[in-house]
Amino acid sequence: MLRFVTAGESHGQALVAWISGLPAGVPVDLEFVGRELRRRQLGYGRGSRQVIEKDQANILSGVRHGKTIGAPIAIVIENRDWKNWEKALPVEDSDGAEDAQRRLTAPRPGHADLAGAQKFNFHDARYILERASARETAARVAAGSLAKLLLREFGIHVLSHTIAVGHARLDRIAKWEEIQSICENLDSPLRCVDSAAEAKMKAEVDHVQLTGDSIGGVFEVVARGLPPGLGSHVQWDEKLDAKLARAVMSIQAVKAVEIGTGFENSGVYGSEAQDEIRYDESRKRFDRSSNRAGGLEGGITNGQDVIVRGYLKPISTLRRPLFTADMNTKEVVKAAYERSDVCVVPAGGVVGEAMVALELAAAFLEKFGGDSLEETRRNFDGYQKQLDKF
Ligand code: EPS
Repeated sequence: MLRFVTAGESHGQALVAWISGLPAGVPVDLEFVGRELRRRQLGYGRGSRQVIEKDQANILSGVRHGKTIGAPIAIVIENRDWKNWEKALPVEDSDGAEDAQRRLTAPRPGHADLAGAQKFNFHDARYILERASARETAARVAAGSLAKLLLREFGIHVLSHTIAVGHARLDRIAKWEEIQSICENLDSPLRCVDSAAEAKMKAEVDHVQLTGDSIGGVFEVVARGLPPGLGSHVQWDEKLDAKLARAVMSIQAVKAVEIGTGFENSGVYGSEAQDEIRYDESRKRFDRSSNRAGGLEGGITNGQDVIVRGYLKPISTLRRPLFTADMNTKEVVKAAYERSDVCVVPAGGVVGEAMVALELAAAFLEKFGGDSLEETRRNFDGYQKQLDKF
């Protein structure tokens, strides 16, 4: 069973990812892992924290001689900003530590600040925001990169691109090759495949930079090369679309998830919402004339690209803050502001890729199993033969 969890606070010593259940023998390309972490740090509208951080995965266990050994993998990513927070957030208590603590009592509307403080009974949102922070997504991307490395052994690739920032939108379907090339281009400001649409998206970011506001948008994750038959229709909690929705919804600031053209489909006729089925004699596989279902029918992959969209609200830390109520005095005050990103849509897409890759890898291993990559491959190849004869 593939499982992963993370630990770590935004300004603590480090982030930690723990991933268990990968078969032995998966080649671990550290350059690839590093590149994934780098990709997450990029994007027009990121704040100054990204100048401080240079995320690198330090693998402590579960990988030897460049390959997984089937044991749990522990990964540490250093927070370089920690040196500026050692006094504010020490592990051990000491005299004067209370005073150095950077308390935050003006909760930001839309952030976990107040709900978390009430839940854990802190009259200060510091410990809440430290863990709620999207800094944690670096650990998810590290874990996700290992899931991607497994999937890539079977010709499955997971990419993403930006389809909207604020009011600016990509108004056409992106080709796979375009998405590949925009993912390879680390200089792309917003990872949008269309330069005219991207210019409008940049203008949206420029606008909020000027006004002290923030802006959200939509990323699209596309997974290619999946066999039909991952996930299952038989129980509600085995449906792969449901698992993907949960995984993407768990990303900080995501408030809606769409599979394929799910939102649009609710407003058209049945004849306009389905994808007609065809048979491709040369590949001995069924395919579809379109992919509105986003590669999933009945919670099962159908062999088309899996397409999952994450809708990000504008992040809640605002340079021109909204009014809020102080946690202690209950008085009307301006919400807290230190520094922040104003747009995180491309970074959200990279995190979306990681979460989708982790769910797909889990579903893949559930179907094909295997304690070693060779065993997984035998099972996979046997299934391909079954499909050839279907
Ligand atoms: C975040 C606040 C900012 C972001 C952070 C997420 O951090 P800071 O308060 O240190 O400026 O930069 O994201 C990251 C550090 C990252 O690596 O993605 C928040 O409150 O969610």
